[in-house]
Amino acid sequence: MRILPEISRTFGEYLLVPNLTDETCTPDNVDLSAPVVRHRLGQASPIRIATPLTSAIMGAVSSPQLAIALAQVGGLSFIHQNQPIAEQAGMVSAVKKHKAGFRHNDVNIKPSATLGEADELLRSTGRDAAVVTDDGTPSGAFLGLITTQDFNFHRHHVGDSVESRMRGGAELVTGTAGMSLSTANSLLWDSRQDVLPLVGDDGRVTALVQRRDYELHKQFSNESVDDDKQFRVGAGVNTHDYRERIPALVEAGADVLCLDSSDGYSVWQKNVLEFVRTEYGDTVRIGAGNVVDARGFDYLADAGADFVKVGIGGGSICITRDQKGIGRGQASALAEIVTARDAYAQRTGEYVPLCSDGGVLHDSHMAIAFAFGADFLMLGRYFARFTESPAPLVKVRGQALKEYWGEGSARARNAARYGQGTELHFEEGVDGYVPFAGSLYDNVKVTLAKLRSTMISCGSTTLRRFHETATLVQVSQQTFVQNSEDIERNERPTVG
Ligand code: RVP
Repeated sequence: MRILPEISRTFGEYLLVPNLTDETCTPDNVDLSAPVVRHRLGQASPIRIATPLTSAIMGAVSSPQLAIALAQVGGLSFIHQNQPIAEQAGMVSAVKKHKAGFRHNDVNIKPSATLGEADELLRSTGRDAAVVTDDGTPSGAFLGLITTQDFNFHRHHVGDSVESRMRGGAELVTGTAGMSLSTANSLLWDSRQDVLPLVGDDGRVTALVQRRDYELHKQFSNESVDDDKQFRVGAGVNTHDYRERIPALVEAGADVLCLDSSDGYSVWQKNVLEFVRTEYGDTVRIGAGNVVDARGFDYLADAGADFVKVGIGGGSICITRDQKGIGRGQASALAEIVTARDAYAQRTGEYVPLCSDGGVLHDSHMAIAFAFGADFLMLGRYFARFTESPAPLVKVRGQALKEYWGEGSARARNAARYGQGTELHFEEGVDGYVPFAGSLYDNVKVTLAKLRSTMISCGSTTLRRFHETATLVQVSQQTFVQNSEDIERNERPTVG
């Protein structure tokens, strides 16, 4: 038995002390880009992301829709592996085949629905327009559009039908399925509409083009795309069916894979990494984890991991620490592994990026994670709250919430991640709710503004320099208790 000399500490136990802010420190100058995979020191990583945020390998978080939105704003999603191989590969290929600028038709309503129902739908999804189809589903026949501008409850009755206010037929300009984005954008601007539905020969909507996306595209000019300009997407794999799952994901076009395990310091992960190197050399990139100390990092880096994921027990829905007594505060784990990463780079000339996974409760925790030296972050709770996440939206006592459940919960039963590939004998995650927060685009924009602002206060314009020069201070026990009480008060509905 040995006891580590350091106390196990979390992000909330630290604050940043400002450094000198000079003339170069402006929001436009801040570069948040990060390497995702292993590379020679001094060379660029073959996969970099402009926004250092990735979405968790979880059924409640990473769907094709969220993956597309996140790639649009410069991040990266990892599609979860707790599903049949063909389904996961199908999700990966849906992202790769999605044409930039086009949106899925995912908010639909029937003509017989009431304006009250339309209002509720638009509010709950954070959208300005819903597509009206004969049966209210995305595969129904297209009839028109209903937007927030088409009704007003001072003039129209909540019980009036959608049909009475929707725009369709000659009133609405539509595009044809398969038309180019530039043609669709011209039509959109000429029509003065906010949304242009593209309709196929069978009368069904194949995609939407939105004025808002055009503006977004200018705002987020650093989309995560591959050499063919297709969106980048990652995928989780496990240590059980990897001989079948990995080839299917590679075939589907996954840009990067990641071993998905609550405890990655295992010979099983080494076996998968060796399999990938033998079969694909370094044409297939794969991260490994999760680990919480230098031994785990060195083991996986030596075995060929392209990045290493850090974090056990820190996830907002995670009860591993209670159930198994295993884990480590995220700040302490990162501090030790960042030193190991840099020593490994000096020793071997290879830089293996670190992904800090879980435990971000506030946007400020992201800045703390980067100050500690994380290269990029993986977030579950953060993304689960958005319109684009696959989790159902529900109303509890009038409050809009998104369901959010752990992969180790009875609901997900992710035996490949938590069991030894067999059935789960006990739960390691909870099944709860998070407050609905609206669109990913709006939220990521605000989060990145905060991060840039923190970096400016700390006199840095790159994440590397931010880490190298950051001054951190531990907060007192009293502040920590107070913070915890604030979280409890503000976010009571988050735990079910
Ligand atoms: P958070 O962002 O704090 O919600 O944490 C997300 C992370 O929590 C995931 O990326 C994963 O590492 C971990 N997780 C997922 N399911 C569970 C569980 O059921 N215990 N934990």
